[in-house]
Amino acid sequence: MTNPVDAAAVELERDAVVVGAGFAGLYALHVLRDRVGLSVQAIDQAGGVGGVWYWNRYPGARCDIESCNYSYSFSAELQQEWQWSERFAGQPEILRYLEHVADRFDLRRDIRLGTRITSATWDSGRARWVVTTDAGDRVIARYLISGAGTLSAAKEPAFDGLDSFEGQVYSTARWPHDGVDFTGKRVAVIGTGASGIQVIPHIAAQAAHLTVFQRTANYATPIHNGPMDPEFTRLIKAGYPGLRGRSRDNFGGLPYDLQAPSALAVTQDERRRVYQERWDQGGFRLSLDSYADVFFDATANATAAEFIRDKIRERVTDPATAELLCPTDHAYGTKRPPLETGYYEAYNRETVDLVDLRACPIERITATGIRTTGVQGADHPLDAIVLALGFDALTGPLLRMGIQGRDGLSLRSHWSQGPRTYLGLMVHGFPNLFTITGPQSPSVFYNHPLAVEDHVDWLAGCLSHQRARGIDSVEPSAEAEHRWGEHTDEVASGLLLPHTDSWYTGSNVPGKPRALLAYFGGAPAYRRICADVAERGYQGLLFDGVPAADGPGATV
Ligand code: N01
Repeated sequence: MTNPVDAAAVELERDAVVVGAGFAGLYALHVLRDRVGLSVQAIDQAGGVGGVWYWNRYPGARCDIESCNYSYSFSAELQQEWQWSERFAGQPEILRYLEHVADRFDLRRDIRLGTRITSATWDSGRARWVVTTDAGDRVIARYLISGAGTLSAAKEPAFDGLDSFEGQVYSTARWPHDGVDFTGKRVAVIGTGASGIQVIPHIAAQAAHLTVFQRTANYATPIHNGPMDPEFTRLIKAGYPGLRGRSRDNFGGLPYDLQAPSALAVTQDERRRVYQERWDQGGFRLSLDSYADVFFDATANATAAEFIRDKIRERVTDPATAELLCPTDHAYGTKRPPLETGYYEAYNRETVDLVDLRACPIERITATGIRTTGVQGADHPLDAIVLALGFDALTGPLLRMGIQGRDGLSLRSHWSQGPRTYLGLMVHGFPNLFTITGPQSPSVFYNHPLAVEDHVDWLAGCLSHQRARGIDSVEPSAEAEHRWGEHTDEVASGLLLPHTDSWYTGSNVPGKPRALLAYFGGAPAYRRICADVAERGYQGLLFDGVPAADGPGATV
């Protein structure tokens, strides 16, 4: 079979192509180039480094993990030098941090920005990836390493008539660099996930009128952001090694250690005391550091859900609006819990309305606004529409790259029923492809910078091992991949989460197969598995088509 890429002019040859220049791409470039000694070309569609923090510039965009935790741990010097100004840094500060990392580790010279990968094809004859870009470049590389991100492929809007709207349309995931002034404008926000919940209070404070179109109410809890106290900063910096160690020993990669086993094993008073304390602490304390059975026992979960609904009712003045904002159709934490500042109070403004899309769905977008149908169908005249519709999570960024593996197998067809991977990091039939924080790894359930570092460090070990033995290609066996899929399903089987429609299961994107997109066994278990695989000589992998070690591959 003739490989279509053979005839093409080769412009660049590298050991590795790294996709993306966000947290994952920057660290992968640093480690592979400066520690493993590979020649690396990083490629990013954005005009600057930063990944999601480059694109998501909407007002209110803010990290919802404390920045002292949501940051790289690999360089003690970087940790000591960098000063976070707020407990939960805003998007501009996180972007400055990643720009600083790119400069400090001299990464920019190997990053090609403003360039989108249009295809990546495995050439079996040469044991190389052939990567093409929209700039017409081709890069030939032994390894293709995706740091394309988990929540980076924005969901396409599918509203009839959107193109006919004569006002402005914005997406939270692609916000204009110069900002947007909504003063005097009639604005709509569609979507009440984490992005919508962050942007709504800001638009509400500025616009002449805001209409929020809500399909599913969410359990938002306070972030409790504030300036970093110098003494707190000093303590964090003095204790960083221990802090990072505690984080890596925690299910979600956060230095939390207050979680008790069961909400049902304590009295109602004690439970509410704990929920109130975690509510006051802010961040993810309430969801991740209260009671473990909130994630798998519907009765335990209902206690936390009712606590949050009571808070919403206290904060929203109009009882009918409060009830619409109270989620009742899914368990707490089965959609990613958003964190907020002043979200519920925004609905107490006379200039803010809430439309329940379950009762009156959007019929179409007209030249002048949004038309809803149903019992209270109406025309909502608008100057601007803000789409906060979410992402084609985890698989979307990889599938949009046009990846073709051995024998012309496309990743899209290999994953037609959902992702199939080994450790969420490699795919059978796709030699030398590595997916940092890929589907079926802890990824979105693991503090992202630490998840990235774990994957890249493991990968560096694996590549060094291969290179020392003159091995050209590595991929998982079909059996190892199959067993990992079974294990991923098994660890999630007791959880409430798979039963809710959300981006965790792919059910937010029409036509996407419903499948678990992350590994829910927790970071410590996952880290142990990856370490075991390496210690056993990379069990489950094929090196140049030959099993790397005896045994079928990782399970627990
Ligand atoms: O996306 P989402 P997001 N008609 O999918 C609605 C991370 N993040 O961008 O729930 C009407 O959560 C949809 O309704 P429903 C974080 O991990 C992090 O807000 O499908 N509505 C939902 O309300 C987060 O979880 C941070 O019924 C439609 C909303 O749009 C993830 O990104 C900040 C619709 C989408 O919510 C995604 O959050 C922001 C339609 N056709 C995001 N389609 C920080 O850490 C969708 N919706 C700072």
